[in-house]
Amino acid sequence: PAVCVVGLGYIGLPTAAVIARSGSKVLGLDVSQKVVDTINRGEIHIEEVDLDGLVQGVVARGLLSASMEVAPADVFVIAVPTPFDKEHAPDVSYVLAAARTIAPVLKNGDVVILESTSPVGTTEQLRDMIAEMRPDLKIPGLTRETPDISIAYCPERVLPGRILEELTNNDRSIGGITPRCARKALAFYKRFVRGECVTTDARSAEMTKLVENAYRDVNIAFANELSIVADRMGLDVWEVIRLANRHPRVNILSPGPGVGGHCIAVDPWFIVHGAPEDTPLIRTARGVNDHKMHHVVAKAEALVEAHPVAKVACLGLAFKANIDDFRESPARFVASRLARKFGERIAIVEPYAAELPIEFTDTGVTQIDIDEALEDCAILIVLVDHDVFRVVPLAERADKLVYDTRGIWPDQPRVVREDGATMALT
Ligand code: SAJ
Repeated sequence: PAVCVVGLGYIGLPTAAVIARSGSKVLGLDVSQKVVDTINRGEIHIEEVDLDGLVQGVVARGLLSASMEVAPADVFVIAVPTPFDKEHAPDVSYVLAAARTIAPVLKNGDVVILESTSPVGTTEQLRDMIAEMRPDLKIPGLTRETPDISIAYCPERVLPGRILEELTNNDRSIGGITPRCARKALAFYKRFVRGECVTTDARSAEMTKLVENAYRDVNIAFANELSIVADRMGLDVWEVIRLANRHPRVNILSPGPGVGGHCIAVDPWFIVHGAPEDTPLIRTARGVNDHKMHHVVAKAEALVEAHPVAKVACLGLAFKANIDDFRESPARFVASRLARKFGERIAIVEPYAAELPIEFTDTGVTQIDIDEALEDCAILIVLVDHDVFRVVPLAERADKLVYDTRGIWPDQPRVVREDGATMALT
């Protein structure tokens, strides 16, 4: 089938490329002329493992092209952002705008699939928008006769850094507006997904996606709460979690400086917003994870103040390990707070950043590499568990004062306590 992917971001572009690789002709739509031009040159505007080669290949073979103008297709895949506003209310306007864009070219037999993380009921809103714009079409769920088009919700669930692998290997839940819609969408995904594809209704699929990320957020909140408790008790939280996870039915995730990115820290709010009275746990977990950032700032500040001449290296700015994505990053938040307070005493090591983000301008902070940090800085604050940091052997950091928010160096002899003092753990 001819496929049109609406939105060429972190999900849309890899999805378009993978579909194109399976042999379908894909048109990618984006609102940015720059993005469209970049892709049509066979280049990419985002970083993701192996994506550059794949896009270059499918563009060269004429299987993928990008445009700002919609064209008729057989399958439409919508992968646009669904942000939230200041009150944590989800904003589905990009989804509805995508529906308005494709509605004029829809024809009998077409399949429309929404992949964007969305509050429950969004796929029905999308359906209603199409129905409003195309009164000539028989719309699923709104007609007793065989509908002209099919509409389904199928959330992406790929992990940044492993997108291409997970796009093909993960199981998918496919929620149809009607069972027939689900079957039509299933036939499409079967073409390029190796994982199992399970069909359900659209609302259940929408909720499933939100639940997956809320589950992870709650589990990380539990770990973050434990880290603060263990710290106060003088215990090594990593050791405690490692041991607890040896129980066959316990699987606690890792504490860190907070939860970042644009999914885990966002999606739980969609559930809370839909049922504010009934979600004390999910809401509290969000609060615990946000609080952890402030806790880390306070602890790092106490440490830096307690050693007035020492140079300090913050290791990492990314929102998680081994990626160059700095959006909603707790590491970046902590480092920028320290930068503002201590200026040139702070240096930043971030191998995934060509230069420091804008908020570090005029703070006096410098960007150095890990070797310089190990040579020049007496205090190391680990904010991201990049592999390049993890592999530093004990011999090169044994004399450092380390605040390791990610637990990458379990053999570190001296770590920082709650009050900024140091203690031996080994
Ligand atoms: N984090 C911890 N401790 C952990 C795991 C993660 O502090 O044990 C932190 C990370 O450092 C990061 C944040 O949580 O700041 C989120 O990272 P992540 O790796 O958990 O997730 P994302 O945001 O990269 O991707 C998630 C994935 N969801 C789940 O694993 C349930 C991915 O599969 C989804 O497709 C993606 O959200 C999405 O787009 O929704």
